[in-house]
Amino acid sequence: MLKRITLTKTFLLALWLLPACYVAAHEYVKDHLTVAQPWSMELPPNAPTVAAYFVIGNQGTEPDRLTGVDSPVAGEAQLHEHVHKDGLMKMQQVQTVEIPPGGAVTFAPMAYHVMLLDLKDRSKLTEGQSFPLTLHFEKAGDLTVEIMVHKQAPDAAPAHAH
Ligand SMILES: [Cu+2]
Repeated sequence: MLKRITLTKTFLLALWLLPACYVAAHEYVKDHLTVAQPWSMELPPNAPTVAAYFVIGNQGTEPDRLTGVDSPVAGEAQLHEHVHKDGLMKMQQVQTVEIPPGGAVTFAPMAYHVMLLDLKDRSKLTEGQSFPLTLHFEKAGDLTVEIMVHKQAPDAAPAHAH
């Protein structure tokens, strides 16, 4: 009888902990904004730049705007987009990215991404490691997320190297 109660308690505790851990590891919230599944792809140790990806959601009724990012692992961090130009895919810097109300903007390979330059701490840029990235929003303010480093895109999205 005693054993059975203990098992039930353990099971309930596990159920209760599971969703909390999942949210803490994969989604960050600030005001009406969410930043989900922040990740970066492991690159060769001599790669001059590293990209970071995530999905920003806006559950509010007004647009917000990502105005910049920074990270202690990089001397400079830029917002980039991919564009078709003269039949080629190119990336170029953008100053801000609007997050529409009731919508989401996906930062992913071949789309918007964060480009980290002048890399300072490469020990954090390998599989299984993570590094902080602070996102600056016009209305919601600053939100720091932990970028997880993977060898492949977590959702098997098409990948490309810079
Ligand atoms: Cu780029």
